[in-house]
Amino acid sequence: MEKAQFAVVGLGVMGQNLALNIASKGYTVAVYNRTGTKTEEFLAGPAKNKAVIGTYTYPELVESLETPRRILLMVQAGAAVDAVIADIKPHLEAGDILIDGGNSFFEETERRTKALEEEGLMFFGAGVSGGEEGALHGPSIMPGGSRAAWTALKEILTAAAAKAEDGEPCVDYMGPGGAGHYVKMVHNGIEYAIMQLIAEVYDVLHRGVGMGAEEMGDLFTAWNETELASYLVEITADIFKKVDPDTSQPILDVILDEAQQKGTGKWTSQNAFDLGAATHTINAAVTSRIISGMKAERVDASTRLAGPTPAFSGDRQQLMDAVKEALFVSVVLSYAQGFGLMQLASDEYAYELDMQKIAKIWRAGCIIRADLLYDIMRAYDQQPALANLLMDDYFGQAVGQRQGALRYVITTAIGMGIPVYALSSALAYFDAYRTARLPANLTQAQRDYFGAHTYRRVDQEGSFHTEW
Ligand code: NBP
Repeated sequence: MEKAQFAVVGLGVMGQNLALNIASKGYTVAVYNRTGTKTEEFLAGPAKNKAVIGTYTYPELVESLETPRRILLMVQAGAAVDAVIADIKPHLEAGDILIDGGNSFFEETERRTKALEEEGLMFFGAGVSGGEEGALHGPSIMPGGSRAAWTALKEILTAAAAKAEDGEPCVDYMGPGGAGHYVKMVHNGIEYAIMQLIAEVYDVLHRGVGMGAEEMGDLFTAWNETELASYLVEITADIFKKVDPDTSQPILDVILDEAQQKGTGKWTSQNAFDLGAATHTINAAVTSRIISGMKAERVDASTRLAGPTPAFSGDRQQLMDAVKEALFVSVVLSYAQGFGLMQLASDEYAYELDMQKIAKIWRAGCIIRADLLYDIMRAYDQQPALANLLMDDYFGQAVGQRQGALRYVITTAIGMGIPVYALSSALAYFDAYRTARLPANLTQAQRDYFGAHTYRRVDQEGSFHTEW
């Protein structure tokens, strides 16, 4: 029997669609799932008459593959990845490659890579973004691990990946060890930030200005033709326009306001704290999801704690125009924070991340794909060691010129009692970054006062303590 060139373990939405994607590119793909009936259903359904071979045991899966074997794991991050590795490992040979395509924490990828390489196997962490549709038609893939594994995988991953408008594939080698999963983690952190910014804009327009879903849908559709053009703005327009078939109301009105999370945003913030990176807006997005989850408490508090009533009485068009500018500025600031974090991580973990390459592979296929990424790519092309995206002339001016709109939207929202934590955190990041002297001198004085932690002076070298 003809051997398969590639295998997918885990036939959830991502695994099924990636298997179909790769099979459509002229490769034979062997598949395996823990629950065999899912494999049967896949073969009889979406994979029918496709170059997909079903297998029901790990020995059968391993036997069906060309060597060195290339096996993609598309299972939930965490214990499931370790369980699959433990089960499949006894059947593998030196040189075989296990690829973890899930949202694994990069430190776990480092650990698994080391452990498997010591046993002569290769382990490769490849972050995949694009959801169900991306997996099927072309995701953005962020691979990391050994160069040898990349060489063996490059052709297939390139065939499967999305292509940007210039035809460039949205996959490239990110770096050693957990570099691929690291970049995917930060991608998701930026994704959290942008989603929260959009949610706050929706709140201002809906509760504050009283705009209906249809009108907001039209507004977002129009915005998607501007510098805001991006996948998240595009799907938000669709969401606004969707009507619930049961109640004939906008579907948004019947969706419970509790945002869930799987952890990638939180990991980004935690890692930013570890490395000392300022990721204000990503942190605000994580915290905003947390407070959204406190639904029962919020409902109770809403009957006890009064505040301003959201009701905008100013110039509606002026606010709508400002909101658009404010969203653009704060999205730029979120990218600046994410890229700033990756710059620190690149040194800390010796990943040698190439910011231009990252912007390049995020241009299509992934959830944060946006026209803006072409400009980010250009910025890092011109200055590969750019300390901060804001120090690029275009981005510095883009934010500088629109900051008034962001300030106006934030103060208006605050006046109406609408929480805009992500929008205001983006502005605070900008204002802090452009301030030569922050009030941290006082913080240092306090630390020295209560803990004799000492401080440095602006006019003399050395470490000082005051008898307060
Ligand atoms: P699902 O949860 O839908 O599917 C996971 C599959 O793994 C199931 O079919 C399950 O089999 C199988 N599995 C195997 Br094989 N061994 C397992 C074990 N020991 N424990 C648990 N499950 C096992 O996942 P998904 O949504 O396709 O996502 C897969 C990975 O891709 C995750 O890491 C996710 O974070 C990441 N990701 C998802 C998206 C997305 O949009 N969904 C996007 C980007 C990345 P079973 O049938 O027996 O339960």
